[in-house]
Amino acid sequence: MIRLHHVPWGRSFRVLWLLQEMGITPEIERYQIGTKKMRQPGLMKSSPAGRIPALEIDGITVFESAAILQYLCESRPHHGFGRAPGHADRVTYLEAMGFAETMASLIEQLNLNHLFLRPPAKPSPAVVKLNTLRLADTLRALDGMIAGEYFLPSGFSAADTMLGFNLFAAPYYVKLDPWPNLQSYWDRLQARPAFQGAAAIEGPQEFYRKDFYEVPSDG
Ligand SMILES: N[C@@H](CCC(=O)N[C@@H](CS)C(=O)NCC(=O)O)C(=O)O
Repeated sequence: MIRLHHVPWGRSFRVLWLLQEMGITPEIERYQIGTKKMRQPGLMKSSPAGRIPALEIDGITVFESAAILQYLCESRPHHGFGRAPGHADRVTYLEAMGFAETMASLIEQLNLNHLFLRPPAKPSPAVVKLNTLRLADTLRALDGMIAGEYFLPSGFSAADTMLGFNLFAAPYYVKLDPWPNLQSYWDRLQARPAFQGAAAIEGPQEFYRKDFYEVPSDG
């Protein structure tokens, strides 16, 4: 049994996508951000801070998306999606796995401000502006790091699923127009059959209610 604790179009998409790349369709336990189910024993025993993703697999449970992807790559090396110590792309691969969360944490702050705060709580225009600028900085940096067809010179890897999920979410806050290289990388990722398989399992995204969220004018 392989069971994924999952929020549709959340960071657990990374895991669903890599599993699809490996030809594996997990059982899915679905959650919604902000609901009590995320703080109940079912998830808390798999992921102690009540975050998704967590993956039950091979008789163990793993949480943190980067750790799960790395575990999948190491336990199923024949797919060639990891980069082992000694590989020429190893350091760049490790950087990407961490950098993806630098970017995702900015997206998370923007999601919180734009989507999840409820009155009387109010989004902070200054925080939104700062995080939008910082997100744009990470996108500019990523644009400069893409080696060719995929992030690493040696081809598709778990780093692409880590980073690729961000490229689903980031354009709601920062348009990719200044970076055609980044846009075409994202187009190539979305064209992969496994990405499309994962997207079909997800169904339409219900996270964002607008195509684009502007920085408030008083930010
Ligand atoms: N670094 C963690 C972050 C996990 C995380 O924060 N996931 C979000 C959804 S994308 C979550 O579970 N949020 C629920 C909450 O904050 O209560 C990872 O990559 O797995």
